[in-house]
Amino acid sequence: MMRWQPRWLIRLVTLWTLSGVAGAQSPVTAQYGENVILNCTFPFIPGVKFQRLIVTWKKERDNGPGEIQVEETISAQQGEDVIMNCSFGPVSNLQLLNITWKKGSDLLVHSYFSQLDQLETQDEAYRGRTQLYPERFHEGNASLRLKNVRLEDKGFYTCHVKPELGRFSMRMRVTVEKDCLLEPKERLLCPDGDSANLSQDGGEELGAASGTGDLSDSVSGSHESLPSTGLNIALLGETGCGKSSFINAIRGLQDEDDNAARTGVIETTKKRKSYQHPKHPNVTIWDMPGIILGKFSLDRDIELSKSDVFLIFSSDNFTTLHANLAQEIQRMGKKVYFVRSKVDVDLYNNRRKRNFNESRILEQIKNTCIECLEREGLRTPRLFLLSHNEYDQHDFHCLAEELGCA
Ligand SMILES: Nc1nc2c(ncn2[C@@H]2O[C@H](COP(=O)(O)OP(=O)(O)OP(=O)(O)O)[C@@H](O)[C@H]2O)c(=O)[nH]1
Ligand SMILES: [Mg+2]
Repeated sequence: MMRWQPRWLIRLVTLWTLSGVAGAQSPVTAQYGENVILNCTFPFIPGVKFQRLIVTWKKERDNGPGEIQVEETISAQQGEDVIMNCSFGPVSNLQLLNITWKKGSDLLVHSYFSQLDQLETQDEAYRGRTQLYPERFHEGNASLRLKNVRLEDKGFYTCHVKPELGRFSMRMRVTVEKDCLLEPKERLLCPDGDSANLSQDGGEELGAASGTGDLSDSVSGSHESLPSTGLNIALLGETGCGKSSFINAIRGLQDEDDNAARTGVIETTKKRKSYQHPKHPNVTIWDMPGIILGKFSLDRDIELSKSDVFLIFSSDNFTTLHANLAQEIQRMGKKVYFVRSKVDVDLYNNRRKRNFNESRILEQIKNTCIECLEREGLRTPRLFLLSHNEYDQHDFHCLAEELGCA
């Protein structure tokens, strides 16, 4: 009779153990305090001495043995497709393969088991936008393609895989960059790309620059003291609405940096001050003291002709007073943009509500502001939502691009 070498025995025991684990598919439900029998059968192999048999029972920790926790960041642009990679070891038995992709802790992005996509309980936001690659499962590839990426897709995703043995998870972060051209509201308002028609209320057109959407062309050789190619941008708004913070962000500085504009919770900017853009030296941004809407006079309080473009800031909804100010600027043939700052505060205040939906809140803010400005007679107002804490998000990138400072 064949003698079993110790090495063989170990292998066999391992095999039994593995087959036991692989077979333990059905859940065992027990009442609290009850005894329960966990069944584990293995094939009898003639000749194996049971004195050498090693039986080990283990309880998996919540994240399970063999779990891979790789955290990578995938950057995507709004509207494009992204592939989220998830790889585990090669699989021989695809029948038992179970793949679950989740966003956060409970949003079901895609599920696959019994050799089929199981999409009945897939979250609505992902309907028709996800795809696995079954032809690559045997290589241990459970990557997911997410089509037509939306801004709200940003966040943490986890791929959970249960092949025939063990289980694996991979976590990754997806960031989504806004595509300025995809902004539906702005497209609707400016179908031909003429973002700010300055002829409103009888004001002058900006000549060659009008309709190009490129502000760096909009300087009409305007002011003697400025280089003819320079673009002067002035920031207006009540105290504390984030004007100086924006200057620091667009210049790539932190508020605490040496040459940063001073920011603070109390009235901070007392005198107007100019800042040059480090990458675009022809762009000068003017930080203005906070204004009191209604009492502020463009003629008296600022030299209007020194600036080509005005950004009107508000950390709340825009009002008649903001609209009046914009119309006064437009009558002088200058370009105006509206900046709704501190949207992070609105998001924070609404986050605790049930059915919180970030995109919906942002859309509400945008629509409310635009409706108010349009009601006051402004045609095609251009509005950008910003958050000081998240300058890589919302409309910061689009505004910088519009100003020629991207
Ligand atoms: N949460 C939040 N805080 C902001 C944001 N922008 C600015 N802040 C804070 O608001 C305060 C005022 O910001 P500033 O940039 O100094 O405001 P300002 O408009 O220049 O104010 P004045 O100089 O007084 O006219 C500071 O404490 C900033 O850190 C934002 O988007 N979100
Ligand atoms: Mg300031």
